[in-house]
Amino acid sequence: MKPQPLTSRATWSNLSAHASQIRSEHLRTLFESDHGRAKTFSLKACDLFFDYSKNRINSQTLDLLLELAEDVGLSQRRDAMFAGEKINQTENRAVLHIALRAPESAEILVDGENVIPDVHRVLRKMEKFCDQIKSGTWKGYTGKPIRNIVNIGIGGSDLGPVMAYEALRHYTDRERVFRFVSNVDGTDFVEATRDLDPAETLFIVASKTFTTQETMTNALSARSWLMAVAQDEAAVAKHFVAVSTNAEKVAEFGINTENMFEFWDWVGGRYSMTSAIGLSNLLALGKENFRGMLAGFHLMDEHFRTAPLRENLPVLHGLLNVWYANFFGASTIAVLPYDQYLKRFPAYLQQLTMESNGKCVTLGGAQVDYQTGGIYWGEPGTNGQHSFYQLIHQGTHVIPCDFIAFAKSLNELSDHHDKLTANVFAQTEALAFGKTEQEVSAEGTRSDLVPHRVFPGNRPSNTILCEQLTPQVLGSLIALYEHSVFVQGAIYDINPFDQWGVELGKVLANRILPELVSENLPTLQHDSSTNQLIRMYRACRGRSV
Ligand code: G6Q
Repeated sequence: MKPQPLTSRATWSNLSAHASQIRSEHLRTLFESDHGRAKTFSLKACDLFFDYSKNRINSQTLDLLLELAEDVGLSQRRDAMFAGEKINQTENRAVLHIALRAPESAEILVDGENVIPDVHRVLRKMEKFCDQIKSGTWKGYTGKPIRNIVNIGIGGSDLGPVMAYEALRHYTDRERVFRFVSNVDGTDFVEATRDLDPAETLFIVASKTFTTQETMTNALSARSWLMAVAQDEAAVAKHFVAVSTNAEKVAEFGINTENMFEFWDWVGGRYSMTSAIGLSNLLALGKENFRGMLAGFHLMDEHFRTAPLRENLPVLHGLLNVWYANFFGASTIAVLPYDQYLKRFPAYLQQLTMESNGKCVTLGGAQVDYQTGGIYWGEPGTNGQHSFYQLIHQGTHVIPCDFIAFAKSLNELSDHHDKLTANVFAQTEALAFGKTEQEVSAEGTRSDLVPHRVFPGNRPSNTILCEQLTPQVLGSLIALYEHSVFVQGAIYDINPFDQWGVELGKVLANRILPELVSENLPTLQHDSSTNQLIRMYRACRGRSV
């Protein structure tokens, strides 16, 4: 039976009607009229304290959002994912990143087979490899131990590992150098390797398909870089390992499949950092910290799977995003971590959220008539305060914000951390309550300046406060967003696990490449703009036009 279209559901219209009432209420009044508000609208799960009281909601809003969630069958959809059903319908695949961090005693079946033993077999293989690198028993072609690790991958095979490496840098092995190469722009490879000794460098070629143009191009350049000094094909085995689902292509590249760490088609690229794609993280963090991160993911998975919807952090987080996107016209969400180590977290989230929910067609193939996945962006605090926060405070857009803060710094330095924290709390307060005309005038402000100095307030935010940034907390934080994305996708009745939109650009690039490099100018059959750009490029490169 076809599901009822979202916007014709009573639960949706109830929210619309409710939104038109609550839009006129100010957070000031909501807080004044309920002194227990902060307590009512906050929750602690998996060591993450989630204060969502500075949102434009009341208890009725929550009731209605949860009714919508029930109505679209959120719990059943979630259970289907955890049960290994092929919920990625357009690719006919199960979606089981949650299996990658499940304990060895768990049982999750795909096509009648329990996938957990395989997950742990690969994890142990990764750990054994890590021991060999750390102990120096794995040697480069000259007999030197490995000191530099370069991960070559892009998208889901890069963003998670690089984000986690930066986020957990405090815990990493400082004896070794870790670099990440993703862009097909040669500058990325050249800058990442310019100060490295090939004899001490290991490349991890991370690619689910092992056919991605950027990654294969970088991997071939890495091989030439090594060969230029090693001059012996046998060196490849000592300096390249692969992470992939495609053993055939790995072997074709010349990497011994014994040095391949596998994962499976039920792991989506952007959900793959807890698979062997995280090998560089394991090498950087060591076994205990890597397992700690997996444990954090698993804690949040279990919370999402078992907590009642009303007390379920990813559910509340996802529903709040829907609330603003669809009932307040908010098209972007700012993620603002007040921790320098999380500087790549917004970039990572951009792929997770936007590649997942940037869809305009329902699971049944109908065009949606509502806004889907929001635009995620952000920068670490306090830097953003001195640039784009102006627009969040006084601009015309509604931009819900996620502030992420930690009570203890990993680098206590005089009073830096107290100042950092004062800033994050101040921002959430200023956004919510603003500054009224009366308050501005009472400060003796010149009357013509008053309107410029008024802060309307009523700008929503969540605050996620944790004790300290640990591998476990990072795992839980990432899993929170993974599952929030799932919740939003379920409400929108779209498939968050495919990415057909990425394909067109890849196909067109492959078509244009020969037109750029061929000796003679081929007949160009693009539009006049693309033809012009191709000609100009060829001319600049000294090729015939
Ligand atoms: C992620 C996407 C995409 C993918 C890259 C790299 O969900 O599918 O970002 O991760 O295109 O793909 P490979 O790992 O196959 O090289």
